[in-house]
Amino acid sequence: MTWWHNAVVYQIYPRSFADSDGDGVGDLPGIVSRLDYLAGLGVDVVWLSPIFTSPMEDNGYDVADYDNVDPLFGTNGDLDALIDGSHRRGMKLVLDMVLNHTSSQHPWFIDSRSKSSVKRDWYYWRPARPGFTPGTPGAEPTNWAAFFGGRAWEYDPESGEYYLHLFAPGQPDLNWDNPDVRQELFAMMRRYVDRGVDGFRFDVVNMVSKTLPLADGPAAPDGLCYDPSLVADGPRIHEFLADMNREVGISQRDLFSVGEMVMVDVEKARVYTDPGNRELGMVISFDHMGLDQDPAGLKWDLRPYRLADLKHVLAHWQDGLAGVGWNCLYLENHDQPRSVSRFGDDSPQYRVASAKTLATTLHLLGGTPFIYQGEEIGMTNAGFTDLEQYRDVESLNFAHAALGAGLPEPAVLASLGAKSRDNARTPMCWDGSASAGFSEGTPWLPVNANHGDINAASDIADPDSVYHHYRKLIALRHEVPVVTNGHFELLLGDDERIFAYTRTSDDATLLVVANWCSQPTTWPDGLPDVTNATLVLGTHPVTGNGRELAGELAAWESRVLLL
Ligand code: ISL
Repeated sequence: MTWWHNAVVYQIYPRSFADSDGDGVGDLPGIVSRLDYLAGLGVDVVWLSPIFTSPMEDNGYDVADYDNVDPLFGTNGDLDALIDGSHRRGMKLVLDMVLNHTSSQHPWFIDSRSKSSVKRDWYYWRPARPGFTPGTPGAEPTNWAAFFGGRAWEYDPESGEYYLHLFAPGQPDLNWDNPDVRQELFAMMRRYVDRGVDGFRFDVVNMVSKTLPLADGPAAPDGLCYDPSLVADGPRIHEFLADMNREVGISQRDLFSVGEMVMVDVEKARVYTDPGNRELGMVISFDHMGLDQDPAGLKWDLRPYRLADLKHVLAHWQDGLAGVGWNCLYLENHDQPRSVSRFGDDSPQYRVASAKTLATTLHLLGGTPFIYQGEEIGMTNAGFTDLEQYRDVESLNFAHAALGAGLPEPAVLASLGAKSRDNARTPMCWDGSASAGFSEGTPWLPVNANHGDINAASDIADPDSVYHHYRKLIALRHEVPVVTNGHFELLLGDDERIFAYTRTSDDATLLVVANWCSQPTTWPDGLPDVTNATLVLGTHPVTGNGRELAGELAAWESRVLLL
């Protein structure tokens, strides 16, 4: 057991959390001013999405200077104040490290543009496909599509070559096979550790080792290859991660580490998170995030998810990492829509109960739960009705390409409404005032229209709110060891209404029974006997009015019982 095994993480998307200077963009002093709120919630770790100097083509996931805070967010002194303020309240601070790529404005990349630069090899510069004239259609070195649309290669007429960008053109991929690149990045992270940072979240980190030579993959009808497995988990990935762990002192200094990994499966995750391998503490996986899209399509190709599929995916990860690695538990982050709108029922009638039940189900699984800002008050999707309201590069690229290909606008807006990353990026709702207490100025992204009802101030004031339910869940994890160390067993796996499981240790069994639908449901057969159980947490009162522990469950009701 290490300290983060019974910790709860809170993710902050700095530009949308709290704006101290009225420019409409959140900043570090804004976060400092809300540290008491986080301490009151009871979280142990705060993870900040990137705060470094950036042209903000991808809101800071395009770093131009790893050693300096972007002026939009504040100063390096503000970061020190945030580290200090977090520590004084017993919370750890974790930074987001985007190491697979830099911004095209990073001095390293600018330098690499010259063919004679020693930094040419720090990025993937490649000549045109043999037999093709550079810069003409089809001359790209490989047929890879970029994650954010279009091709993954940008032509540079100056040098007559192309550079690789798996994301936006402003995010050129760094070449980790060059040892100088790795040393430079590791030294930079050591400087942050020395300043008091408690660990890192690593962006798309299983993509830093690529299979060489870079080669075509299976093509879709449009001629492009959309298979990210070609660029993930390359031949040197374990070596690179172990080097990083050692050089930054991750295991040695007991730092927090979680790596975001596209396409990762349980078998690979076991290797990445096995403490004996000294690579990473946890991985952010995606299997449960793909259940509401057409398996043959992209995230924009919507389909309803099935509860049984979600349970089986989560159980597969619980079982697969048991006794070896450690799970990162999440339903939301800055790239995903709001969970209450996606998996719950965000109608006024069931929003609160469903947000609580999603939280109950997730937080009592084995692993470390991650809360994304606003999730703890049940914030909903943005509800945008116009393309003009969106800002996200991925969303806008998709919309323009889809409209250009003849998809009707209502269908494009439906996909964005369900899946755009901007759903999670609207400002944190602090109160019911004009800009939801987020900013004195005009917020960079519109605030949710429902902020009059859904905001932190009213949740704090209401003892039955989503916020107070989160507080209780966090406290339960801290107080009841079986929440951290219990063995997981899924119950009623194929039931389409009930999500139920046990967590068992030598001296305790916890039973979680959650009704994941907007109708009442009878207490199902096949659950353990609860005659002598104690209710440790519930979304609805169960005493009186003929209600009992094994009685009917209201819509979106969950019960947590110690047997
Ligand atoms: O957002 C996604 C789904 O729409 C993913 O494809 C996402 O791009 C992928 O999970 C990688 O995400 C990370 O790296 C990106 C950045 O835009 C994301 O915000 C970050 O979480 C590039 O740095």
